[in-house]
This record gives sequence, C-alpha cells and structure tokens, in this order.
Amino acid sequence: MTNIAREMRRGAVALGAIGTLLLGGCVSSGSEKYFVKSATIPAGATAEERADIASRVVPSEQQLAWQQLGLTAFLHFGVNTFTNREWGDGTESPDLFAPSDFDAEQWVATLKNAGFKLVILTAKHHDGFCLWPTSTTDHSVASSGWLEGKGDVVKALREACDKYDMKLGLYLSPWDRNAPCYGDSEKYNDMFVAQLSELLGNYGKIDEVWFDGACGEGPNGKRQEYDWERFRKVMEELQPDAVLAITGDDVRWVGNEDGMGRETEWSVTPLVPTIYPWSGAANDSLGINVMSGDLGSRELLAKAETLHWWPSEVDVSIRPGWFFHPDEKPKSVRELADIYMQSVGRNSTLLLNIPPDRRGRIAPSDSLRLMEFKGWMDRNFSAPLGSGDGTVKFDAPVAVNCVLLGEDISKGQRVESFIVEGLSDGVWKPLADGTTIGYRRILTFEPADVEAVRVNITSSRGKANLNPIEAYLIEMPAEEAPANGTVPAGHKAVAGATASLHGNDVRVSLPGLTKVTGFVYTPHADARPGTVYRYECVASRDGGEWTVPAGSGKEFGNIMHHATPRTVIFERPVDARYIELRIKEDSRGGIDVAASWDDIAILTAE
Ligand code: FUL
Repeated sequence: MTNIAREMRRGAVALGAIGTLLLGGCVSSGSEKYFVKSATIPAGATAEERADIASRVVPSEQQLAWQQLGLTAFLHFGVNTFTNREWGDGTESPDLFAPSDFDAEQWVATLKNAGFKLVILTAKHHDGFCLWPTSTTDHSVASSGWLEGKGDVVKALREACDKYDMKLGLYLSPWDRNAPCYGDSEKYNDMFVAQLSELLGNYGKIDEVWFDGACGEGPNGKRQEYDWERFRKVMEELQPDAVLAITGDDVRWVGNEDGMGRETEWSVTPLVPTIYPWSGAANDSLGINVMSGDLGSRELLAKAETLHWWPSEVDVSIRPGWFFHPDEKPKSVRELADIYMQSVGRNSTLLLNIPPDRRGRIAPSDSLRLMEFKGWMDRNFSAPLGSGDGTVKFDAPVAVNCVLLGEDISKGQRVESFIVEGLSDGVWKPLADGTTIGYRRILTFEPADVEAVRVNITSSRGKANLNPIEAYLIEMPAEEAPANGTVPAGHKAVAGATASLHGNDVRVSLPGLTKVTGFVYTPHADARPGTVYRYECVASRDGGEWTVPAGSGKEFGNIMHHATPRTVIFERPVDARYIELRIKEDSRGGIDVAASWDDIAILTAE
C-alpha cells in the first residue's frame, strides 16, 4: 500500500511539505457520499448542511473493527505493583520489579475465558520503567534481578496472546519521570520514537496503541512538547491497522475513570483530537474538552469547523486503583454490571483494568469476579426473547424490561432521539426513551407484558439505519455493600481529632499523644481545586519540632482523574499529638486547600 493510500484508509491525508492536514477522505457508496473519519465544514454552511455532513462521517476500517470488540482489558503492571503506589516518581530501583511467579499465559487464559477480545499492557507507565529490554534506557526489566535480567513481559504476553488468539495493545506513557532528557523536547521525542519503534516493530501485530495525556515538567524545569505527528507516523509505518487511543484520533477517552459513559454519546464530534497541532485553539474556541458533557449537539455543530469520528472508550479498574494493592478488593458483580450498562450500553467500548499482583498473576478474587461478571452477561444477553427490524413481535404476551438497539455505523451515527413502545391489549404505550443510539444502546425499564416492542425515531440527522432491535428480560445482580472500605484491617480512625488550616498546611490536633499508624485522605468527588495532589506529611509531639514519618508519601498519584480516598500507612507508627499535611500542589496545579482539611482521618492501631 502506498503511504497516501494508507492514510486515506485511515481517513486523513497529510500534506507533509507544508505540514497541514486535509481532513475527510471521501468515499461513495450508492448515492451516499461518506467522510471517512473526519470532515471539514465549509464556512457559511447552514444548520441543515452541518447536520447532513455530521450524518455522513463514518469510522475507518480500524475504528469499526475496534468498536466491534466491545470488551477489552487493561493490565496495569510495573514497579508500582511492588511499591504499592499509583504513580511512581521514576527514582525506583529496577530491582523492585520482582514478580515471584510470573505467568502471562494465566492473564490471557483468564481474560479469554471471561470474554475479552483484546488486552492492553502498560509497557511503560509514568515512572519510565520499561517492561521490555529496551535499548533506550537502563531503567527496564534488563536491569532487574527478575529472570536475571533476561525477562521480557511484552514478549511473554505476545506469546500468550498468540496461543489464545487474543489481540494485543500497548500503553506507552509519553510522560516519563525517569528519563533525564524529559523536558528537553527534541531529545525526548527521539527517545520516545525509539521506544515506540521497538514496541511496534518487534512484537508482532499490535491492535491498539494507548498514549496517555498526562504531561509534566522535566528535570530542566521545562514542559515537554510532544511531537504527536511524528509518533503517529511511526504508528502508520509499523502498525497501520492499529487504533491510536486517547491523545490519538481513533479512540476517545470518555472523560472519567469511573466507568461512566454519557447518556448522549456522539461518536461524531467537533472535539479535535490532541494529536492535531490546532486542537488546543480549536477546542478552546468551541469551549469544549474531552470531559465536557455535550460533545455533539446541533448547538455545537453550529460552531464547528471540523468533525471527527472519535468514539468513546470507558476505562475503569476492577479495583479502586489501577495497580494492584493488597488491601483493595475487586468491585462487586453489581458494580461491574452497572459499568457494563453505562459503557457498552451507552455507545462505548469498555476497557476494564485487571491488575496482576506481585506474583505476576491475576489474583484469584479478580478472576473469580470476572467469571461471575461473564456469567451475568451470558445469562442475560446471550439470546434475546425476540428481535426484529423496527418491531419485535411475540406470539403471546411476554415480560420485557430491556431493549438493545444499534445503528449501522458504517453509514454514520444519526439518531438524536427515540421512544421505545410496547404493545399491550392492542395499545402502544411508551416504555422508555433516549437520545443517541450509536453502535449500541441498552435501555432498561419497568417490566411490561407486551405482544410487541417497537422503536419510534423522533429525531434524526437524515435517514436512520437501525440494526434489528432485540428485546430481553434481564436481571441486575443484587446490590451489595461497596467492596472497599477506606480504613484497612488492624487500624481505626482516632476519635476527637480536630483539623485547622494554617496557610497552606492542614493541621490535625489529636486529643492526646497517640501512636499514629497513618491517615486516610478523602478528596471531593469532583477533584475541584483544593484537592491535594503533592504534599509533605509531618508529625510532632509538641507543635514545635516536626519530623517526616517514614512511608508517609509525597503525592496522591492520579487524584485529578480518580478522586478516590487515599490511605497512607507509615512504615512504623509515630508518637504524635499533631499531624500536618503541608500542601505543595493541588489537583489543578495551584495551591488552594481551603475546602479540604476536614477530609483527613488519622489512624491508629485497632
Ligand atoms: C491515567 C494514568 O495517570 C493512570 O495512572 C492510569 O494509567 C490511567 C489508565 O490513565 O491517566
């Protein structure tokens, strides 16, 4: 395939010499003309013309294949697994990486049995530690004692995926807290390109490449400028069939890490993917970002200059953290079923993280939970009560409480609103309504005895192309108490502690001298300013002399995207009357803690 043909297939033609991008590879099918992956809206287009163009933006072949996967798995594994952290700072010794019973086949066999079609490994997380023996840095498995430095997690996973016919994706964090050249933009981009080339060139077929958006300052105090266009070219060259996720323009991050898709989820959006140099300015002028609630309404189309087929991926962990932490438990089947309905059921793919433990295996509790989750999906969705084009007819009245809808997205996403109706005693009555449908929409409602079910499209951008409707009677798993508490076994919160604010420091006064074992910091659910990101924890017996308890940490990694309670247990208890958190940075990059102090519980042994 020539380069131009390849890029057309992906839906964008790059005019290298002048460095601009012409959007919207255009193909015809019958009388309809489609824009593969993106389209440019001519200046002065009317509202109707804009909706018409939006209705004819369609996925590339790769995006369509990806969308059909439905269930995909994430594996967060690396030095954090052994340090019990969410974000490493890059100073960790490679020797910390010491899985005692590593078995990539067990990962893949477990995930295959549970119905997953693709697995994505964190080949390098923000700490910079590479799970393959790279030539770009010593900070890798080759410098660890694991298998005497001869191990290669990526290779082992590749082999396991081949054996079990599983697709493989790789997460390569652009943010690298170990690389000395990070922040020296050109130098680091060279290193990143070399890493990417190793991963995409030496490990067979890669189906998804995941570039996280996190970006920080390098040791030189400068912010790294990533060369996305160069990274994209490496991908085009080495893995033209892979989708490029998150900062890439094939797969969009849904905007949260809670397993929650939007009820109105447009795969066609004016939001410009990060990989395009003009994305910042374009998205600012539209007043939207990847977390915005509305990414595709007609109001937005009215202001749009380009449109992109950029479908949503919901990434969430089966446990509170992305990495394995011994004190955490997997989510309940009910929580997973809710996540399924809010992701796969809302025009998104689900990327569920199952973090291998310190042995280098998926923990029994997690594989058991995955099988329970699969059991729930199979029991409820393997065979519909009935299906039909536009209407589902039954021979006799049956109880239904769920419909599964889908548009033929090879012809675009068009439905703007619809009503689901049931026929009982010869009368059509509304059962449920919704806005977008997209690739798949699952709606539940109160059980109703019906002779037929139909869908009424009440608003659409051109002719809607619905796949057959499927009707079900499903049962959600029973509600359970949340699987995870915040105070770990063997500890309890000190009663009668009071907190006060001293400048940017939060001081907790304890009722008397106490053997403090740690603390729990509970952020606000929406990670607003005031949520603590970087801190120093100090303890004092008298309020005059302060020491830093060993193991008290420095930051709550990823709290800006994942506002979960953070439990810190000191390496050994300290005798203290006061504990202070000295705030260095909040989750939005400032220091504004006025709202946070009463969110800290001090722990002591039970
Ligand atoms: C985030 C990262 O910062 C987390 O650590 C995790 O890898 C998640 C999937 O993406 O942005």
